[in-house]
Formats: sequence, C-alpha cells, structure tokens
Amino acid sequence: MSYNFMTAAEAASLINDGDIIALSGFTPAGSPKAVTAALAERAEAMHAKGESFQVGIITGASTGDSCDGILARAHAIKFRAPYTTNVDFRKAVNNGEINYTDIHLSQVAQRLRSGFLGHVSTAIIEACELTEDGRIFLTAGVGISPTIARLADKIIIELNAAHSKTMIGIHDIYEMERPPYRRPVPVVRPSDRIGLPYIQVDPAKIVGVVEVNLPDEARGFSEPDPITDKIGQNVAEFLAADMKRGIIPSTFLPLQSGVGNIANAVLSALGKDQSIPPFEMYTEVIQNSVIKLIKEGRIKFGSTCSLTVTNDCLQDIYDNMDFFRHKLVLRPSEISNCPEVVRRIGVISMNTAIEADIYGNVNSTHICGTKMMNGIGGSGDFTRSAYISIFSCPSTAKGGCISSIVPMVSHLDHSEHSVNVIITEQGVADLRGKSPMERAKAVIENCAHPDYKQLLWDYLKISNKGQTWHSLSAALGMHQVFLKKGDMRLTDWAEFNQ
Ligand code: 0RQ
Repeated sequence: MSYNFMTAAEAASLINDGDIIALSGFTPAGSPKAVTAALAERAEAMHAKGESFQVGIITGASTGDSCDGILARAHAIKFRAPYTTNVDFRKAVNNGEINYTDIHLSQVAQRLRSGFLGHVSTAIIEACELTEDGRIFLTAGVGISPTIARLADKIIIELNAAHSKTMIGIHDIYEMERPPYRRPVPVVRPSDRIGLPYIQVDPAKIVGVVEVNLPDEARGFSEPDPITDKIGQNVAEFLAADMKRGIIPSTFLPLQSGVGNIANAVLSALGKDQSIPPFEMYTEVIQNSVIKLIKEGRIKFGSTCSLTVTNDCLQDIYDNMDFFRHKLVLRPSEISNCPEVVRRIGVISMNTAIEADIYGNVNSTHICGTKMMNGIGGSGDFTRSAYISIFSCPSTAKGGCISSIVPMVSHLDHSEHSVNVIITEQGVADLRGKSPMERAKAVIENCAHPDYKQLLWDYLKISNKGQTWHSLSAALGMHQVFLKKGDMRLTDWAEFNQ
C-alpha cells in the first residue's frame, strides 16, 4: 500500500471540532509536534471566523510545548488527560478554561479500551519508520500508542527524521486484554521482552503521513545544588543501610525514579555510592543521569516508557546503539508502570512530593490545595505496589516561606498506608511499622526545616488526641497563613479556634 503523504496543515484539516484525539509519546519524548502545532493554527483561524474549534486530547503523559503549550494558548483544548507539565496549560486549567482529568498513567490504556474517556477519532503517532504493511516503529517514548493505534478510527503518522532508525528493535510492544480474560503480564525481570518491536495496524487506517525533522522538546536539567545533592545522598545512604541489614537483597532491587531535578540528583547519588551494587531500573522515564550510569556500568539495565533526555544525550544513545540496544527497553505505559509487575519484582519507588504531612500523607499535585501543578503521573502506580516507597523533597519551598512538611496535606495523592519513607535534605523519616504518632515524631524530628520544627511540635500540643492527633480548625492553618501573609513562619496557632 502506498501512503498519502501530506503537510501538517493538511493532516490537521482531517480533525474536526469536538473530536477526541490521542497522541503517541510519554513526556515530550516521542510526542507528535507538527500536526498539533498546525491544529492550533486551524483552531485560531476558526476562532477568528467566530466558529468554535476545540478538541479533547489524551496522551501517555506530558507533551512538549508544540502540543500542550501551543494548543492551550490557542484555546483549542476542551479536555485533557492524564498528565502535563506545561506552564500555559497549567494556567488554563487553574482558571477553569480546560477540563483536566488527572489519571494514574498505567490506567489510561485500560480506561480508553473500556470507553471511560470517550471515542478516539484520530491517533497521531510519531514514528522513525513505517512499512507498507502497516508496521509502525516508534521513537523515544511509547505511552499509549499501541492502544490508540488500535482504537482510533484513523491514524496520522509523523515520520520524524530527527529520530534515528537505529531505534528499531528497542521497543517491546504488548497490549493487555480486557478483563476478565487478561493473562498475567509475563515480566519477571526488568530486561524481559514480551511483545513485538513495532505496532501492527491495518495500513488502510493510516490516512496521512507527515514527514518532519523536529527534535524532541525535553527540558534541560539544573545543575545539582547543595539541597538536591544532600537529598540524593540521604536516599543513597538509606538504601545502602537497608541492604546492609538484609531488608534489600545483596543483588539490590530494581528502582523507579520520577522526573525532575531532584530525581536526577538522587540517581546520580545512588550511582556514586559504591556500597550499592550495579542495579536495574523498572521505571517510566529515563533521564540523563541514568544514561551516564549505564555507560559507567553502575546501571545494568533500564526498562522504561520513555527516554526523557536532552537532545545531545539522545543523539549519544543513537550514535552508540550497539551498546545501548541490550541495556534498554521501551514499553507501553500500562506495562512500564504495571502495578502487577512492580509488586512482583520488588521495585523501590522514588518520587517527589510537593508536600508531606507529619503522618506520612503526600500531596504530589496541588499547590495550597487548589492549584494544579502537573498531575499524579506514574507516582501512584509505583508507590502503592512498591517494595519500598520513598518520597523526597526539599524541606522548604519559595525561599523558606513554605514548609514542605505540614500538619495535614492540603490535597491527598498518596496516603499514609502507601508511603514508607520521607526524605528531605534534613534527613530521613522511616515510617515503616510506625503508628501515626511515632511517624509524626520521626517526620518532624528528621525531615522538617529547623525554622518549622517548633511550629509543628506546637501543632501537636493544640491538637485533639486520638489515634491521629489533629486540630481540625488549625490543620490547614500554615497554608492559610501563607495565602494571607506570604510566609508560613508567621503562623500563630492561637489565632485558630481549637
Ligand atoms: O516552583 O517552578 O516556580 O520554581 O514546585 O519544584 O523543587 O523544582 O521540584 O521539578 O522535581 O517538581 C512534585 C512538582 C516537583 C514534580 C513536583 C514548587 C517549587 C517549584 C517545582 P518553580 P522543584 P521538581 C514521574 C512521577 C508529581 C508526579 C510524579 C511532580 C516547583 O516532581 O509533578 O511524581 N510530581 N510523577 O518552588 C508551593 C510547595 C512546593 C512548591 C515545590 N509545598 N508549595 N510550591 N513547589 N513544593 C513523572 C511521570 O509520571 C511522567
């Protein structure tokens, strides 16, 4: 079959007002870039004529600016799931313009298959190669691509020459069946391959192929600073100590790590700690630090959904694919984040909190309880099923005006029942096996910033006793003081009715 090659604008003209579109990729890695940008232009032209034009967008995780940014600025997004990191998109969500559904990333494919998210009209999939018989070879991120390729009425391919064809063979494409006939996911080691290196579709479904040469839009990383370095060191020392006392086997266990500067610093610290043996990753994103550690032999293998690396790092992988081919596998998000596998192989999860409370509840998504930051991402997929679940964050934010350790989280993503360890630059609170009050002491003593320790001890004094001490009128007092006065340190518990 010969495909219909077209421009991005022609491809965008195949998408109509009210359609639900679904995209390949996971983070900016592997996300389409040209058709979404052309779609924004189409929306702006329609809006200028006084006509409505908005779409629903479903992805594997976040995308780059040429999707979430451009489309949010064009007011072209009606609803969106399951995760984004874009600043303009965030503004549109928090001013009520976009309906945003924040979903555990492992569940997106299943929810699509089950019809919870509506009918996908068009899948836009970035590929490094496409064969005449409908084999699609993906690029740096997989996400929900296999599922949307199967469910969508039509498929548009962005054939991106910026991605090397040496990628071919690195993907492991496997889609789960619908309950109740699903078989166990047969991954017992991070390096196990269970599927095909490509997505097979009926070529007749591919309505257009757009040839582009556009690099991924992954962000760079800040240089590690003393705080992120200390958090990384605390995580590494905690895990080394757990291994020494036999809680973690001497072979070590596979690690999951979230995105961002803190996650990057934690991985670097683990790599440097020679008391930790070379280890494997079973994770959703691989950042620059992991690639460096693979080259140094500190990481033996990485199972991931995406290579969320800078473009020079991606080029390095492409240039050395003979080396990396046997050290990396890229899986769909329902497999990379599969709770069944995470529990089976004993993954140690390491994610970043916005705030944690003294009892071990974690908020990963909302600022002061109301404003969406990014979303839960895969943090819940891993935390709930992990062998050891760790959350780390700096003990303060915004120049010390906010304490990341609070009496009660202003929004709950991960509960005390799932969170095992909290780590800041101040130290480590190991919550395993502890009652709520033992946890409160460990968190205040070891994790809170010195500026906030006494305030938190004083909170316990004004709290009603019970299994979990709280003053319901003061529990969110530090947040209220920040919103009114701009600094949580000005909290005076006497101002809150007991
Ligand atoms: O604000 O951007 O204005 O400077 O939040 O914080 O410390 O730079 O850390 O980049 O690692 O992001 C939790 C948001 C942390 C991220 C979060 C402000 C802070 C700064 C960023 P500025 P840092 P990071 C893997 C798994 C949820 C999803 C997840 C995240 C900005 O890691 O989205 O883990 N995680 N997914 O100043 C007010 C507080 C604050 C605060 C931090 N208590 N109050 N602002 N900030 N704490 C990803 C995937 O699944 C794909």
